[in-house]
Amino acid sequence: MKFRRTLLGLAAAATALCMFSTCAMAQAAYKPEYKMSLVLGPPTPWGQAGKIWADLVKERTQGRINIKLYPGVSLIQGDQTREFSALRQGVIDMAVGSTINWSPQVKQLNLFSMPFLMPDYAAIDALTQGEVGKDMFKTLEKAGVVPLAWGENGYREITNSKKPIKSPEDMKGMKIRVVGSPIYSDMFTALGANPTQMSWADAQPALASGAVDGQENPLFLFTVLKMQTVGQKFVTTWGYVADPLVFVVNKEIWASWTPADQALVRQAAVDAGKQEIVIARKGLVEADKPVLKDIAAMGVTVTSLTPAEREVFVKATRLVYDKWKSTVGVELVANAEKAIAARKK
Ligand code: X2X
Repeated sequence: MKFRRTLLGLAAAATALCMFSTCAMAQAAYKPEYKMSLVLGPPTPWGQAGKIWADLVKERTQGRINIKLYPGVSLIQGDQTREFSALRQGVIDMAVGSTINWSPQVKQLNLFSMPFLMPDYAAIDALTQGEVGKDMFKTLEKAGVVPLAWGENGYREITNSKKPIKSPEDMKGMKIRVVGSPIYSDMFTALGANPTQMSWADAQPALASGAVDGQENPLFLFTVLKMQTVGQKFVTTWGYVADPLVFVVNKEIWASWTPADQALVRQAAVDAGKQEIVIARKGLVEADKPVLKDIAAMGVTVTSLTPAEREVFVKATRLVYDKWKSTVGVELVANAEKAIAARKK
């Protein structure tokens, strides 16, 4: 009895110590392995972002923090629009996620999906690397995760199996797979297409079977998956939206690490993000755009819009832009527009 009381007393004292100082016992409770969620795995740039981050963390923490990659959002059975909730709940320890997939829970993230907001890469950088990016991180923190760095999925170009798209007229009635975020349904409806929301896991068989005519995603995904082999014979580069990626950690997991390890994980995310953005843009930022040549060489018709042709798409989606302004936040959109207008080209 006395022995038991002593033990209880010891436990209480340890708890009290933990509350007032850095707790050695809590620190010892590092998990043997942390689960990182990704939609796309290596060899895509997105997958590389996760791999580079995990490798840097392992090396710099001398193996104290071990991360396993779960591409295909497999921790939540491929349901990518649930990723943010799962992160908050601790089903997922950390992630490199797309602003699109988290926008159902964090409305402000729809900013990056507003049609034709970001005309070039300098515009993306003006947002993510500037005040808007800092603001967005505060929003994400309030929403319950710890944001650390930006990466990039990229400009989402439209592909289909039917014909070259040069105007909204060409998209009439086309069945296009869109991500599970309502602004995309609004945009494709405004363009006269027939959008169907589905996860990326469901999109691939839908493209292969011809259940849908087209899809929109960064071009590296087209080449990695050889989309021409599932009938995608037409690509139009219209640069209507680009989705940045965000490196985040679950709050409790973050709190369980020492400040020194937190700093290492944060810096590793920043370094991995920088490296990955270069990978994501490779072949698309050079004057002759080698990625487009590679795709054309696979027997695909690549259509690049003239400024006048592009303008028709801008006009056709303007009402969607205006409608979503209030959801995203009028002030946030105005700040983004200002930052883009002031960008260095
Ligand atoms: O589902 C998509 O299209 C993808 C892979 O780009 C995202 O996760 C946003």
